[in-house]
Amino acid sequence: MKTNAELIDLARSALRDLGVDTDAPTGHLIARSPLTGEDLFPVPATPSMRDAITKADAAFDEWRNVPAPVRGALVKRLGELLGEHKQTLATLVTIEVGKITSEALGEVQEMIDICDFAVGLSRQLYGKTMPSERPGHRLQEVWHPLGVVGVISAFNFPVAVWSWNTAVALACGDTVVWKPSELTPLCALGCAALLERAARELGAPEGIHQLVLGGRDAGAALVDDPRVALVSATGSTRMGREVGPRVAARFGRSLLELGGNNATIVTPSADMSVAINSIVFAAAGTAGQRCTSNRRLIVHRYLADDVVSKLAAAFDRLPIGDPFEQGTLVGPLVSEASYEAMQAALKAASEAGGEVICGGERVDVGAGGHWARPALVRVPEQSGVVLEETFAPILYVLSYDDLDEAIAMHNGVVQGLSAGIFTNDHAEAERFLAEADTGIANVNVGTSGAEIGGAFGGEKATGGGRESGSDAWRSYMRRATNTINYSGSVALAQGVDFSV
Ligand code: UN1
Repeated sequence: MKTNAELIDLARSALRDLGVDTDAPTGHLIARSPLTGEDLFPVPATPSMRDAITKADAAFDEWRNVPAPVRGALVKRLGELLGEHKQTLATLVTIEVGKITSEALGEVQEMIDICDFAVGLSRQLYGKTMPSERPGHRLQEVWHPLGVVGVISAFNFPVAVWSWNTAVALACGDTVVWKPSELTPLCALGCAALLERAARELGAPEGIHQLVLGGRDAGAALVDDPRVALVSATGSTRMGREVGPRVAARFGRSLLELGGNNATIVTPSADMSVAINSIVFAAAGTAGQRCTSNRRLIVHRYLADDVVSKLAAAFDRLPIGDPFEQGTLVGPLVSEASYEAMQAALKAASEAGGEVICGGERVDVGAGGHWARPALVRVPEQSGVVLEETFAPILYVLSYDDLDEAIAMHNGVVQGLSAGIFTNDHAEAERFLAEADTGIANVNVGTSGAEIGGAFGGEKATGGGRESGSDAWRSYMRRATNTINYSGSVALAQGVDFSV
């Protein structure tokens, strides 16, 4: 395990490699690492939120008029730079979040992928042409850049979620102000430096991307500023409950990607090895700290004992420890508070009649940090803490007798992000896909690890927003409907006669 001094050296050299000025005057924020539980160093100061929005707003006037494919060229260069610095950025993700190397590299790959997607998008911001009901008229809709996009991102995907928003927003002609999690300033500085370099190389207008490191006050200033056309916020449902109404009160737009309480159904026809492997990754991967992590397992009663014993055996074998080390599958929780929240949830589940089958205990890996073994908890019913999102590796197991009951249980929570069913019965799979009320629903695939090509987000208390692929770009643009009259005379719609 690396010492804090080694992590400091590694982080500083990663920042230098990414073009961050490590000697710049520092602000009040201090980088830390969940690997040691200790502070690393104070991070460079960034502009105030007000100034950042002013700059991004001024840059928008220029950027909106740059042809979309030329904007795409900037995103292409960003994608190339991310590819060249993939390992370095992944190192920062591991230092600040504790992700194992393979997942940290995967997160950077997700950035490269969305850049590719957004480059293509820059030539495909299609509008429709509709037949007009009037002779000599044409009806069309055109998509225009929206304005300044505010991005609030969470610690658990410190770089990918920024890139989903930023690559697409820039291709759409928007400028971006980013407020990352206070837990991941180094990742943010690295990404911002690469984008700045790409913008410099391609002569993009100054100020199209602004990074503001700060806490709640900076977030509130972004949310309340009428110059910010769209606030794209990722975080807890509690945070979204505050952000949504505040942005709506000034008639701004918000795109919310909030909490999940994702469930998987395992049916009698499931291929058990596919199911078990997928569930272990979804529940214990990223130490249960994805918004897509699998938190509830709804298993046919006939299979429940078998599935529980197979999962318990897999959880017991999970290599927990140094995320830099090859073979480690579970790194630390992000903070001591997360560890405590995990313990509180396990206690509440036990008090409500649940049985902790395995895991939950602190793991001593010979470093500061906050490590815990992923926990498997059999619960008698879906109530209390099972209805909540605890951002830690706990998988609650429930049993069902028929598919109606399983789907009702699946939908019986306020969150609606991601879902999975393991089945080889076609009718069961189709029914699940039709009735699961989540934004993402999978067959023989776990709840986490979505590709960028699809729209990402969820329903109900997950907030309803969609980011990343498919037509999520439309949230970053405004639509204008145009009627063009080339007939040389006046014709009113709906046959209205108003001749003067
Ligand atoms: C998140 O946890 O906020 O689908 C994003 C996944 C990743 C993204 C998760 N591609 O698990």
